[in-house]
Amino acid sequence: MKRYLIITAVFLSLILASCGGSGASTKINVTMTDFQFQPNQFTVPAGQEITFTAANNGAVVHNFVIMKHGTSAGPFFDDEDVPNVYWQVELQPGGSVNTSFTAPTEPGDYEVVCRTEGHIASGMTAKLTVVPAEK
Ligand SMILES: [Cu+2]
Repeated sequence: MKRYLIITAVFLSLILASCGGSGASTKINVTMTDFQFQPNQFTVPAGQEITFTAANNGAVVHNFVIMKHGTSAGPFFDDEDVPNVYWQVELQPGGSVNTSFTAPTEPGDYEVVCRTEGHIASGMTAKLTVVPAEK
């Protein structure tokens, strides 16, 4: 019986390991449209280099703006939100980008918004979840 439990435990841990456990990825691939991010939820490991690929399939300029931990742009992105930006990239209509950034070192949920005027109100927001990096 004990042996059976150990085998089961090993098997389960292998399954979890193969799934990456947390589901964190060092890659973000996002499509922007008028007015949303697809997908709109990302999980990355803390402090790691994140490959960021994005395409703007919309008709207007869109941005991918990660707000600093514990901050929110609120319903409108304005001047007072600028110091709270952790990282951002702007895409022209029909444009694409392939770049990278370093994930925040502090685990937690981070707000992602499009800072183009009126886009937050139109629902152009997403969530970046930072999880502790696996040793
Ligand atoms: Cu936008």
